[in-house]
Amino acid sequence: MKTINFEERSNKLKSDHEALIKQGNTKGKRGSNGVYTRFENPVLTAAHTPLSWRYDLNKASNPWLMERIGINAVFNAGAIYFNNKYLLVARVEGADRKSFFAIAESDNGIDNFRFWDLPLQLPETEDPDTNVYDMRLTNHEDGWIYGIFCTERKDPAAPKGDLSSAVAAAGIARTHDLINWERLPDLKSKSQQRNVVLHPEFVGGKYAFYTRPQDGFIDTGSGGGIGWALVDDMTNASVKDEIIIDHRYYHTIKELKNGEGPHPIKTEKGWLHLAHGVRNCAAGLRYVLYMYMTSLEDPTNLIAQPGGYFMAPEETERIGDVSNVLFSNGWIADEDGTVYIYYASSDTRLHVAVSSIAQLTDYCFNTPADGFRSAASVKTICDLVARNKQLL
Ligand code: M1P
Repeated sequence: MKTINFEERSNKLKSDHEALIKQGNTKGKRGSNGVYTRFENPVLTAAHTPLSWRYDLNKASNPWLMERIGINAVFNAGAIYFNNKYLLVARVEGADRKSFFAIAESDNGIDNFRFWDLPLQLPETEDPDTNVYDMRLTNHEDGWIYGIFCTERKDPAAPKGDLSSAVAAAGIARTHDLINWERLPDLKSKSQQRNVVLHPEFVGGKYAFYTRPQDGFIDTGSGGGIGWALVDDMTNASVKDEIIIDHRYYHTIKELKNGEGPHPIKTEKGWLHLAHGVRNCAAGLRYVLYMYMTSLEDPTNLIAQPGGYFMAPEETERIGDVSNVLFSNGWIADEDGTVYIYYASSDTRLHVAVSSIAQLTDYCFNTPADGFRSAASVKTICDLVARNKQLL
């Protein structure tokens, strides 16, 4: 029987994998718009996952050294700076379509991300999750690190034969070391929820959640936008009064739906938010990132709403499993004000762009708001030209 040179193939797999992880990263060739700088190489891809997750490395049981477990994509990562490392809790999606979480770490936040040996072993509730994804990490002032994520299950009310209808809810887990996780009951809410995020501070003595009420699994319908709800007890979290703080509007980048990204960063000028907005077009849904700011005194009060998108898919970012998508649920602010924005493209891979709190707050306060009409957009350009003319 013809076989392969097992040792040769094994060495090649290992050296290629190591070379990928040790590959450096440089500022993107496309240059910067002055607000942020994209880095050239994705920080995580399916190929970054450990070989030991995918291959049976035993010659006796796998003489052709074939891949036994396929990984389809690595994207939408929560992020945290912990024990002097930049950590990403990535959404890893297997060839079987199931997503799970896995932690990768780097010393500098822009390259050499290496997965920990094992995926995160998330405890289940009495009602097991079919699929879990998009964890937002919050180092809360109560002393716990919380991971809030989407848990998806088949809709128990789906008619016979409907194998697609699902129900989305916010799962809650917490940890002190990112290794041992305690699972708490899912957030109770009268609507389905996705893109739920925990605010890092108590507000009026309560836990505060950014929510995204939705009519169905995909459709936000009457949901209105990014919501806000106060919760007394994290061990029995329940959304009672929910208000919408960031609304959707006709003919904007968030016309169809929107969702909070990572938890907002506290700055001297207010809470700095990153979110995604979705619109529909002939090519399907288009997901872009946008920003807004809320007041320190009242986090439900919007104080800056730059119009349009902050980042949109470019070049190869446009293509993937779900094309034309940028999505972010993780960023890290260094003490010197540098901000690492981890964003995924087209539900396939994860990138980093770098900016600073000073640049991002300037962007929020000085980018004209959406005027909701073509004529209003023209007027903002003409006003800028007039101000610039005085400088010539
Ligand atoms: O496929 C694009 C994104 O779709 C969902 O986001 P939203 O609920 O806002 O539509 C999520 O499944 C997300 O993971 C995914 O990237």
